[in-house]
Amino acid sequence: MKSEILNMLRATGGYLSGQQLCEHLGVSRTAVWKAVNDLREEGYIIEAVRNRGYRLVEDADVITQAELKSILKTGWIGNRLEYFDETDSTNTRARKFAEEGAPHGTLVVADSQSSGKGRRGRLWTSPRGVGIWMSMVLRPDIAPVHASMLTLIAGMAVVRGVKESTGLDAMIKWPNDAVLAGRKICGILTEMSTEDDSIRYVITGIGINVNIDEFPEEIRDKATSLKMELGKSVKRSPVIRAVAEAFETYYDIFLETCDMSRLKEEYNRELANTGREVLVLDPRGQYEGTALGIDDEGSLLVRKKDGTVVPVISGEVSVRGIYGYI
Ligand code: BT5
Repeated sequence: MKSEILNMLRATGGYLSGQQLCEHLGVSRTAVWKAVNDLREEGYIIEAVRNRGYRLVEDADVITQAELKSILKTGWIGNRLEYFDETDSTNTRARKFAEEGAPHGTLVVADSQSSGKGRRGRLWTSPRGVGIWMSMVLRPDIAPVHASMLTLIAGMAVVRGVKESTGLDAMIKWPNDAVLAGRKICGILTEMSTEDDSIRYVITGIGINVNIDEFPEEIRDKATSLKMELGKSVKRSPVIRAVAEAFETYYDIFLETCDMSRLKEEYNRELANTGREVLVLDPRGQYEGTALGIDDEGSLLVRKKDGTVVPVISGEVSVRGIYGYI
């Protein structure tokens, strides 16, 4: 009911009488009054004027189920929505829901994570109320070898979503970061469950630093937030909406070919690594080279010192900038 009230107030823009809300929702005036009060407690500024009704003055910066339900305009992402004030990790939750049969597009969102995960057991700092910590359950009908490209698609979706919702020009650090001013604003973690060489489900987790003012010592010089770059706070739900919409668009294009052939040109334009000296941390021996861009398979092409060009496959190796984080 809260999401419907929000929808109606947003659609009108002005006042809506308690009577109109009751009639539309088929509930009592007291029920409407109670729901409006709940929304106020969450931070929405809703004015109530005698004989005129309710008016939404300002949205709250919340990413609750009611808020996301009222704001998402996606085709399938968020068809099922799970929100937690706090959880261990949205990837872990999403995995659990997927094991229980959650459908393609299930979106799990948390206001804070107590053990947000990065790759290879690393930690992801996820403080309360200032970030987007979310994971999607995907059930693509593709071969498992292609699944790592979903991370690249999520990166493109973050870049476009951030641009549309804030105007900021983020770039991608291959394979799973988005950066602003050379610092990390977003990390992506894709996990997969397979059976007999087919995908049971993929979990794509996206963490975006939105209104974080200060980072822990260890990451202070390589992390940033949308607020730090923009100089003002950003409401999170419109960012989620824009990222989710962009993800659907890129996902459809990706599925046509199951590779990056139709997306790589745009991807390479947004790639922060291009033309930079990188150190490839290959377990079989590390080497330096120049990053050239991705190929159809989503591998990063690196020109070695001897002139040969090698495709670096994500998952196997890490790539570091020689002169800094990128
Ligand atoms: C990642 O790993 O960048 C993937 C992070 C994915 C986080 C999302 S949040 C929603 C979903 N649920 C989860 O539990 N995870 C996903 P990696 O490339 O391994 O980078 C991890 C490293 O980034 C850490 O070792 C730190 O150095 C740094 N780091 C940690 N928290 C950060 C933050 N908030 N912002 C920028 N850098 C951070």
